Amino acid sequence: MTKFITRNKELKNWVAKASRMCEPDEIVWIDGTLEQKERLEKEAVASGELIPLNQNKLPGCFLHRTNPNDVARTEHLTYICTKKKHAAGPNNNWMSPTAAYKKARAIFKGSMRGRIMYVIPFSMGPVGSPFSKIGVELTDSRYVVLNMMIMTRVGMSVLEHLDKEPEFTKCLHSLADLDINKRLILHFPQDNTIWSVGSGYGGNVLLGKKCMALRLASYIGRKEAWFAEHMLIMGIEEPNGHIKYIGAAFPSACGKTNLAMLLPPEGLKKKGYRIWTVGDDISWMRIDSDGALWAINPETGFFGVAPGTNSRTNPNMVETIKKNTIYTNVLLKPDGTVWWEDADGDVPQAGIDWQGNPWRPGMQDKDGKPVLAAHPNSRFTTPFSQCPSASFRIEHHHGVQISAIVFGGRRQHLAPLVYEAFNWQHGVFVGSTMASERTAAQFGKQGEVRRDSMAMLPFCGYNMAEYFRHWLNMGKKMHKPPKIFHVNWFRMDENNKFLWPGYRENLRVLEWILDRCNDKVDARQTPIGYIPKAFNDIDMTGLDLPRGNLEKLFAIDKKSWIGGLEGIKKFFREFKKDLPIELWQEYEDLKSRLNKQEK
Ligand code: GTP
Ligand code: SPV
Ligand code: MN
Repeated sequence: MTKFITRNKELKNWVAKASRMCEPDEIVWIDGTLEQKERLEKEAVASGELIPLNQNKLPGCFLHRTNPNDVARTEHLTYICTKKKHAAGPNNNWMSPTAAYKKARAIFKGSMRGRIMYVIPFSMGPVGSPFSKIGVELTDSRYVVLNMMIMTRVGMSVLEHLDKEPEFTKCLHSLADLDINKRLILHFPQDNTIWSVGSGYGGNVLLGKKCMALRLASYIGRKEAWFAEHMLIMGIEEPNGHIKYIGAAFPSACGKTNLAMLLPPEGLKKKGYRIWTVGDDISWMRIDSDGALWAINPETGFFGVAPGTNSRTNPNMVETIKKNTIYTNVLLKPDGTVWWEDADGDVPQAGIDWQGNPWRPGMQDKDGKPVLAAHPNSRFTTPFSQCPSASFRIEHHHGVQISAIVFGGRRQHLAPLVYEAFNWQHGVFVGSTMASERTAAQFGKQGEVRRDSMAMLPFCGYNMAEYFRHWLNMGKKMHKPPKIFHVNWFRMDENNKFLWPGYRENLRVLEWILDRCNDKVDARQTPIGYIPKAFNDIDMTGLDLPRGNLEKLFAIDKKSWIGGLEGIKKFFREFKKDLPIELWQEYEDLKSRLNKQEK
């Protein structure tokens, strides 16, 4: 049936077995060549999967619309399938492998009839790096193939590697009939296998991303003593020319992509800062022989949120997505270009919205709500190499050394603009108790505050009590562990207006963080951690912040923090005896610090 040869026996057998189950008309191996990519694009246009955009204005760009019931990751249909439920932990949905395979097999059976099954060999991380892991995704979606070609290293070099080192993650995907009632995203960490069926959207189907590089990798990372984290990686070139790298974990749609490629604000640019983007979503980190923490970004592209992206908020991204980009669920303008809420330029007077319907500004649905041009979780898939701030270290097999770890969430109240943990153990507590308001990146009620430890709650492939233990252990193994910080760009005033302008201005906060890492500035101790000693420790040159905003941004409302302790206790109790005792200690210490100050 297929002429393509791999010497990897396991791969051959597995492809044959999957094809017996899914019954595709044909099998096509992805070799990663430009020629094949262009053929796939033509076929995808012919089948209606892709709409070609204006090739003069947006060369190599296409638009894709997903099924309206399939616009974000579906966490309630996502499972960790380990033999014992306990291994998945209270943070995950669980199914036994036997039950899961059986349930999914019934949906996969014959699901590729009349379609082609593509075999995508891919590497997460530079091929051959000690960090890297190989996967093979079988899919009946050309959109998935074309996205994977942007997001990962795909093709022949990976197949050649598989001849030498036979191990790979088996990733099986079928659109089936895109029925949300027959949608399952299943992870089998003990089999190094992922099965995804019934969806065609992002993190549900680009299996190298959340499924492999986070859920399976976190499981492997714990065994092999490394980290797989939902973190951006950025280099901050200091005025003296040194580049310091930080890793930052924010939940989905909380600003990782934007931070990772920010342009310094005028006031700070004069000092000589420059940003180097290493990654915007996933970080794999290992302790090297020097006892420091080193990180790579296993991906080669961005799958970024479209709404809000414009020349003011993210000029580097605006530049990046001008060519070779796949847009998903945005507005199509009459001139064959695209638009989304808060994009550059005037609001178009007409277009085709993300659902394929005619759209005009001011339109309302039957409930009187505005009809959006683009879905709030609409995205673009675009090559990393096109980003003006792309780091020259991206292909470096050893990655970059991490000086600080930053946690953050979307909190209207409570969390100050920035604070520093007292030490690694306290930092793990800060990360474990992180919470954020739900965004459009997940199916479900938006705005609701939920606990999202280290921004990994939806992505940790095992029991999070063990995950916290792993973090504590890693801290002990490091010669000089990175300092840990918490930031909140999203605090609001009494009129629900952001107190902090965010975006490029966030560099002002990062500067303080680096100064702390370099022992250049003192701090004030508060019950929750260290904050700037004086407001002018944060350089505000060129930023005209309304009076009183900084006071509000750094206000620590002890009553509310004490009120929040209950929620932490409830969360920790879910892990029963498995929760590391150190985290209970930190909880008690925080409680007593807060109460002491009350007197
Ligand atoms: P995922 O790709 O889902 O993991 O998201 P992300 O964490 O990379 O988030 P992203 O940078 O795409 O930002 C998500 C949304 O938050 C966008 O609509 C941004 O415009 C907005 N945003 C990003 N940074 C800031 C900020 O500093 N302040 C404010 N107010 N909004 C921001
Ligand atoms: C996220 O939701 O954190 C994303 C988008 O990065 S997705 O790839 O769909 O998971
Ligand atoms: Mn993400």
